[in-house]
Amino acid sequence: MGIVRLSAKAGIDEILDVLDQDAGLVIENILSKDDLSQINSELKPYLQNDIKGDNEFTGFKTKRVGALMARSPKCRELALNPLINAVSKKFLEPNSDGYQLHFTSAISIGPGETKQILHRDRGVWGGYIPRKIETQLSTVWAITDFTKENGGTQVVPGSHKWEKNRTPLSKEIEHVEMSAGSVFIYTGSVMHGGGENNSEESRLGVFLHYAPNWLRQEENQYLSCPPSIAKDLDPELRDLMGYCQGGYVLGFFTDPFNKDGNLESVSPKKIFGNSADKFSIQTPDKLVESSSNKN
Ligand SMILES: O=C(O)CCC(=O)C(=O)O
Ligand SMILES: [Fe+2]
Repeated sequence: MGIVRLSAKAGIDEILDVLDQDAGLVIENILSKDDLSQINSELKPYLQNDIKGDNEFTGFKTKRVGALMARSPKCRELALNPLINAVSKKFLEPNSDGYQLHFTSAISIGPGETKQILHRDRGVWGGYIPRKIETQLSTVWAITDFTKENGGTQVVPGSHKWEKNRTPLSKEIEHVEMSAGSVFIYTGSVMHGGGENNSEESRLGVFLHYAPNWLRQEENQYLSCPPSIAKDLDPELRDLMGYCQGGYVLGFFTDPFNKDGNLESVSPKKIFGNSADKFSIQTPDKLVESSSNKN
């Protein structure tokens, strides 16, 4: 069956059509050699640590490095990639008024790693969200080549529409093969897992996932990239990370140290200046109307 591969010139609707059918596809050759070497050097100090996983799911020979928005300027650019953001917005908007960055991780699968169990990432919310709601648009940026031999992600195209207990036959499992600089896009509902690495080198991918703005993020962005670092980032990226509201009062805060009343029940945007949040309380009847018109 294979994995659909499109060029970086692909249109958003074309990408969404493939996501609807397969829930996974590769967009080829987006990043340049310079982009890749910048990412490699920004991640090197963290990936050289001995941080292998301590359970079968995260892998005993796999390194995971997070806080990529705080640590890597080039990963910030990837998070804001216009094509990916346009796809995320359109994919997630049927079930939300906006979307946010949900997870950042550089995953390096080392030689000798065994294959990860197939799973659906939407499981992070405990299975409480009805299947008809898509919870996630995910990207894996290939920093090294991805091959079947070196641990290219396993994926079961079309399994987002399967009955939940159906087990794939081995012929239904594909491996993401792509050259460094390409990106694999998949959804929170498709079965997938890290691949087995039978090569001598590590396979490195940068995982950036997006979710509706009303869900709890898998990686806590406010702790992984606290305001002291976020203050120097692009305001668009801060909004994407959740330093803004996700609804008319969703995610407001109060600065506990502030005594002048300026930071009392306000949008997180106010920490960085006075720009208005896209969500605010309007008239009471509009507020009630907007809260009950979705279902
Ligand atoms: O490393 C990979 O290819 C996939 C990892 C994954 O799916 C996960 O840890 O949830
Ligand atoms: Fe996963």
